[in-house]
Amino acid sequence: MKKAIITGCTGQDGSYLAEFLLQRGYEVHGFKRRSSSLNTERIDHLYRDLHEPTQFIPHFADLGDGSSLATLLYEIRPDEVYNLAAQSHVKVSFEIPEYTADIVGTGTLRILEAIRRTGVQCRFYQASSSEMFGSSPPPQNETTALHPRSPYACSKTFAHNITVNYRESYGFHASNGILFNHESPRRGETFVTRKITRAVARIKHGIQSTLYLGNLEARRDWGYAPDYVRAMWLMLQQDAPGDYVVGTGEAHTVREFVEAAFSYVGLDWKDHVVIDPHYFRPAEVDFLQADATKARRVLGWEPTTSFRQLVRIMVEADLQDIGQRVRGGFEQIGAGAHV
Ligand code: NAP
Ligand code: G4F
Repeated sequence: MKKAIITGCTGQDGSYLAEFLLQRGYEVHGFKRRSSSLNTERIDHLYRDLHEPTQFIPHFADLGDGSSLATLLYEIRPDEVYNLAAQSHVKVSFEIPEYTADIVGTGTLRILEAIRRTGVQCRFYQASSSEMFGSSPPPQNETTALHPRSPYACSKTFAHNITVNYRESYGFHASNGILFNHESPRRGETFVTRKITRAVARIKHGIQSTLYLGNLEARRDWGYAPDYVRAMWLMLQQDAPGDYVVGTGEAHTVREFVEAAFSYVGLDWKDHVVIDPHYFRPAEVDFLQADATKARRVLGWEPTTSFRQLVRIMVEADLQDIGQRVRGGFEQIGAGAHV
């Protein structure tokens, strides 16, 4: 049985990847950070009582804590390590840049060093990001110049480069997945797609009237998250490591996402959306659109879900979720309008 470590297993991608690997018979060791309130909602369905046989084994581990990462690595001796943990919010990274650099940048180095010093033979996946392309014009591929525009993107650029460096210096089987935006009903509520679909559901259920947003003109290449965890796994199944751009090749503005989500439930977005400069960023990434030719050719990877299907999946999930919460008396009028 193959063993995998997933850092950031409580996040959107970590939860889908854990499901994907469990379905393929892996023993999955999920690293989660300690928090004062529960942070396991996305993976609760994978838990079994630890006194019973289980293939999903959670561990406390923080990317700020190199010695515990090394200890766990040594004890588990995984075949594959997927580094997904991050302070992953671009706008927040302008507010907590040092922490972002420590977890996203140095945190990646801590894991690579843990692998090197323990001598554990494993393959390594780094969650790189299309944000690293920043102001480089689209379409972006593996040869496009990196011009990061936020502390988050600068930190991901360091993590990306240090992964390449460990591959070249020490012969690691280490690969960067340069993933473009990918979304799902499990997307964090403060990223723009989920913020929109959640607000649409709340407005439809009569508990919110206004949605405050920032820049509607930014263009993103939005795909469906379960497709992207498959690409991560495919990278580690190749004989040779490498770096791969992963995205649909289709870009849409935030405005188009808003229009599609509101019109899906028969609402006119102009009656509800208000622009609030609070959500503007000190520097914006205007246009991301993937050229994923290499991933298609080498990995055989293809996205399965169109932009319209993605919007529908997310709106329907939020309509159902908010509906249940309203009926149960858990969803408050006004709450969540300002995420
Ligand atoms: P996410 O939902 O924000 O998940 C991030 C995960 O990292 C969570 O499990 C989080 O724990 C954990 N984490 C945060 N700080 C940590 C720390 N100090 N120590 C240990 N764990 C920590 O992000 P995602 O959308 O799944 O993305 C997964 C990875 O891909 C991230 O590295 C992200 O930057 C990158 N990425 C994402 C996209 C995308 O469009 N989704 C695109 C390109 C790259 P909590 O649950 O406790 O917060
Ligand atoms: O949904 P977003 O916050 O995602 P962003 O900044 O593109 O970053 C995401 O994708 C990256 C991959 O390219 C990941 F690496 C990263 O971890 C994260 O998952 O914002 C998308 C766009 C931006 O241009 C932003 O300015 O939406 C615009 N936007 C407009 N109003 C807003 C809002 N974004 C947020 N979060 N909230 C708003 O109210």
